[in-house]
Amino acid sequence: TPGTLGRHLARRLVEIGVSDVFSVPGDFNLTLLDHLIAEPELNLVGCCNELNAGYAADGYARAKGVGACVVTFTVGGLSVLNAIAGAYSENLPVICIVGGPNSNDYGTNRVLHHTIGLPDFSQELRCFQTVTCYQAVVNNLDDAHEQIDTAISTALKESKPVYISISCNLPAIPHPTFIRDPVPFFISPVVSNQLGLEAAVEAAAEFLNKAVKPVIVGGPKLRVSKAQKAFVELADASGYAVSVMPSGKGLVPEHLPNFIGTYWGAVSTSFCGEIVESADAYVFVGPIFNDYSSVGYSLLIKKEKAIIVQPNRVTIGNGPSFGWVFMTDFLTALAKKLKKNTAAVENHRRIFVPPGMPLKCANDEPLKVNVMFKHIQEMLSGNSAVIAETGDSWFNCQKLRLPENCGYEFQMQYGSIGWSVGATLGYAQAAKDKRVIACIGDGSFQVTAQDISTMIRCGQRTIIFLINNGGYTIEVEIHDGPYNVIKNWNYTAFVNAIHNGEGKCWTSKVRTEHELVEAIAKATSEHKDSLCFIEAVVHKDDTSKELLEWGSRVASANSRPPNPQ
Ligand code: TPP
Repeated sequence: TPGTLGRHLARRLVEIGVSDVFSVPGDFNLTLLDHLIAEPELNLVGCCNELNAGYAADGYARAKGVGACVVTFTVGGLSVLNAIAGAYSENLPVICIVGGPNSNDYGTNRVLHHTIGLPDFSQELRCFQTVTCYQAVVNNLDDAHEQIDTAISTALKESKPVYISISCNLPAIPHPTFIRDPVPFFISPVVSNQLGLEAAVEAAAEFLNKAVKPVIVGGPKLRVSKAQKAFVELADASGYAVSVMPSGKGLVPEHLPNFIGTYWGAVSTSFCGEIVESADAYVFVGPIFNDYSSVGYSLLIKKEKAIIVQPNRVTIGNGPSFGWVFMTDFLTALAKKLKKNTAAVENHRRIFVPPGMPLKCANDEPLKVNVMFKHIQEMLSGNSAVIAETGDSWFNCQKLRLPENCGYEFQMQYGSIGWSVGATLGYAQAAKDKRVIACIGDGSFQVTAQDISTMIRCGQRTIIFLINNGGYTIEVEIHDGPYNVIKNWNYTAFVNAIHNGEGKCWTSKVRTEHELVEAIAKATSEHKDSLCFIEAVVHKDDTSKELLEWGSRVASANSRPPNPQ
């Protein structure tokens, strides 16, 4: 018996590792949702809005390798767009499915509801073209199978989001292209050009074996290359000092004996910037150098001293460059060719001064951010994952030393505030073995707060630290004005109202270290199975010192005057 499009899509999602789909219903996707619900291995998670559904699919993809969301035509599609753009920037395969118009309406000049009132069926598609790597408009059954499978495999191969629009009248109709039990999904692996690989490894080994104090720096594209293991092989075999770019945090294990911290130019962790910038050779693995990660273009890195390893290309100094050489193959092969050199690690050990005075607040002294993060540090284990929202949380969380297997996620390339609420929802749904600890600024929280509701509905036990400093502090440090002050909410009362007695949720508002310690103790004992929301009230000017430095450098980069004509 023939199968249906709806069942085929549901099975394909399961086969690629999706067991939760984040959705908002609408008349164009209802039949499709019926089919997704009918699939026993799929769980449909209804979200409060599409933006959060998209962010949740992003968070889910970070933990499980792929995520999916389902929204409705245009009103839903344009709402989820920002989240999909973010997933693109972070190389996350997110399958964005939109319930589209009845197939008979294509090619007519009818005006449909949920559109801007023009007989134009392509507006949503055109919006998605720049933020997805493939778009499938499925409005007939004959090529539906091919379109869906091509979209899904393109997402996985390119590690980018794709758009699939499905006409609302098609999901339930049996069609011979869909066999009842689809052939298992499989993508053949890609392999490096062997000669290119050998040449690249030889050139890199020659370059590095003559260096005096080489270092390795891990970047965000380690994820898309799935090269974390190979990176560790290189780190172990070489003995080089190992550091991580801010946007790569979480992808490089920080318990390695040769790990020296985050390399972020002038705002690196203690003694790490000095070691990296004074090295005579560095291997950057999967870096992205943007204005933020380069602290307003102020890194003291020289191309002629660098080997840049990108997902499918290796460039040595000012040249040569080797294409179709994949990161994992290169790192694994290079690890076998390097002479051990621990000079940079030893230098770091010699100059390193451990953090000074133990941090403590006096009895009734208002809670300080540094003290708060000291306590968050103590909560971390291999069973936790940190989600850091854009804002000063970037800098405060960056300094957390991650225990082995502790997850870490943030969105540094796109930096869309509000991301962390949806992403926390999605990540926690995918990583049930971990307790998620989310650090979210008040300004960001105000963007997407309502999906706390979905976390409670899903029975999640995340601990959210809401940092109430009364404003858009990161913006204050770049360029201040009255627009950076926000309306103060009673955040705990807000979350209690969402909780409304249904599900497990516990809140606490803390103003001192003592209250914080007590709240953390409760969140990790009697409320360990609840969603815990801790609102920490801190002074508006209590920021990380890194933000102050970074803010002024980014401000100067932003305010460069126009070049003379
Ligand atoms: N709108 C979006 C969608 N994303 C953005 N990054 C911005 C605006 C600009 N922006 C960057 S950070 C920020 C804003 C408005 C404020 C963040 O404030 P908060 O979450 O309170 O964190 P804090 O800096 O106070 O730690």
